[in-house]
Amino acid sequence: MKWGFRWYGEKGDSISLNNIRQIPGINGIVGTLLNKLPGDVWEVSEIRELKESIEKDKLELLGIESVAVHDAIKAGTAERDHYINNYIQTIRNLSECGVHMICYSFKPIFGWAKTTLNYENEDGSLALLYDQAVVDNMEPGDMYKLISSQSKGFQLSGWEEERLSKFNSLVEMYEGVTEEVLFDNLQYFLEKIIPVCEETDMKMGIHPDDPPWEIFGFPRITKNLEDLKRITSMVDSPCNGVTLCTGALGADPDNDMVEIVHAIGDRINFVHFRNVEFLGYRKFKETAHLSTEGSLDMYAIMEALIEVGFDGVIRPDHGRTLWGEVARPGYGLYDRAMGITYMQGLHEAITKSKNETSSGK
Ligand SMILES: [Mn+2]
Repeated sequence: MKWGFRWYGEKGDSISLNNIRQIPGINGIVGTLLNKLPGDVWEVSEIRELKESIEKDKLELLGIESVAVHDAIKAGTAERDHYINNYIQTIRNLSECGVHMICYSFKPIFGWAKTTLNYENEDGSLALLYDQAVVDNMEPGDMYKLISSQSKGFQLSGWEEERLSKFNSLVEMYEGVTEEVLFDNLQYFLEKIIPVCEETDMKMGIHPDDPPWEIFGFPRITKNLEDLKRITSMVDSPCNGVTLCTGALGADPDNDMVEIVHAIGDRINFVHFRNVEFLGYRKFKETAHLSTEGSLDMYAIMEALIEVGFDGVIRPDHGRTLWGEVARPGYGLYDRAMGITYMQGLHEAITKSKNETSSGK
């Protein structure tokens, strides 16, 4: 496995590359160009600049999250081919710069959603929390206000001011887009891009819904194993893969993470490793990464990833905000640094115990 850390760039992150470099065992960064809007072409010069800034600190650019998919593609409007061509150009440009993994999502309007970005735990640490009961009493447009009022001034992916200002026209754009239509639009997109991905050695990983159920009546097609099987079989190629986000899928207790890893193991192109604690029906909070801190068995998930031979990029996903740090919600330094150390501990222990078992010791 390659051990990565998400980083939003010098202007968009509170954490320096040098701090990340000091984390033991780290290989590199999963990066982004924060100034890019969905549908923009990522130019070679801009990608090179990002890559060189990361390599200066002896880290590798392991992949991109996310190259956002324009709403015209997801809604299937007349302009989609134009934006698919832009997406294809971005794939070619990234590949030319030696980047071979892209995380993306295919969610109408709301990418991810939480109701509290700075929930204070008993020990004073801060975490993200989702409570469906809060959402049930809200209008979709209010969700933007709720999120941006808690963002601490950071520009949160998917919740850009720019998109908020167009909220009503976005809702109109998705009128009549049912789950089936959204699946069809994804298939149309994949059929165009995956041949280019094969040619350029680009591994795509679709990110699951967070939370993994319908909110505000908008269709959601990356909620569970059934959805992911359907997506990976739309175009049968290793390039058409999944980002296994354990905290997104795992927020639904009906999603058995170990079963999912075994079922689609050869199509997992990227892993977000994160724990959540179930607090009630459709209510959960993000926790530290350890199994003992949340509801998921992180040992079992790591073991399953090793068993299916996963050798791609894995990174600690959201952590708590600790020790007075000022950070983008979910993306502080300390909890994620401890998280990756824990992940590496699990990995070493499981790998060594399997080797001993197989050699008969
Ligand atoms: Mn994730």
